[in-house]
Amino acid sequence: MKEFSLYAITGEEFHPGKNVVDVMEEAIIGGADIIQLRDKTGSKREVLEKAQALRELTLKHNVIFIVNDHIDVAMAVHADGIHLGQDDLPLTEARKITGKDMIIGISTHHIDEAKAAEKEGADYIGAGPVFATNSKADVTSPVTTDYIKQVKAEISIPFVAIGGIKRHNVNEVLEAGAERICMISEISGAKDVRSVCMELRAKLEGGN
Ligand code: 3NM
Repeated sequence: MKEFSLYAITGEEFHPGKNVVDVMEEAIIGGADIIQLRDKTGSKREVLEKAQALRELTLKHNVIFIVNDHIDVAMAVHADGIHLGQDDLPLTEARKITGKDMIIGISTHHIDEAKAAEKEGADYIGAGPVFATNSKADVTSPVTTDYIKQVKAEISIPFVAIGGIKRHNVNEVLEAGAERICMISEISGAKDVRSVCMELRAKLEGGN
């Protein structure tokens, strides 16, 4: 898997009136190096159409493209990978469908889930929600930066910190040991998406 550190997930509810492809292109220009299409409400056809457009965009900019949940859509558009939650298809079943080359990411909220994902062959895991977030329905209460420290110490595959991460608290996450950060609202809800991503990338690179 190609290296990545600034992970932008789509959140169309945060940018009414703006097109998701335009918003993600600004994120990429600002420094996002992995994009995930996350659409919990659209029809399969709508998700497919967005995935096609985002696949084209991510190929143009040579960044990783992940589809949340919809394995069929991910395969149809030749996405780089899929991201699955704890209630989605289990990793071992998903792998039978995708084959070995597709990246599979798994959301985890507890070290037992992280260890299981690693053992079953996940390519990366999400670790969160670090802070409170309104972007995900039925998410567990914040795991705090303690979980980031625990994952850093006990898990060998790449992990991304997620959940309530903003410019003002990202340093706490980085200090806890995260090298990759993932956001919906801080990026998609920004007035100037490009400059927010540039700021986040500077923090990732140690510039504060
Ligand atoms: N997954 P925001 S938290 C999609 O903990 C998602 O697995 C989470 O959105 C997890 O950056 C989350 O706006 C929402 O808080 C992230």
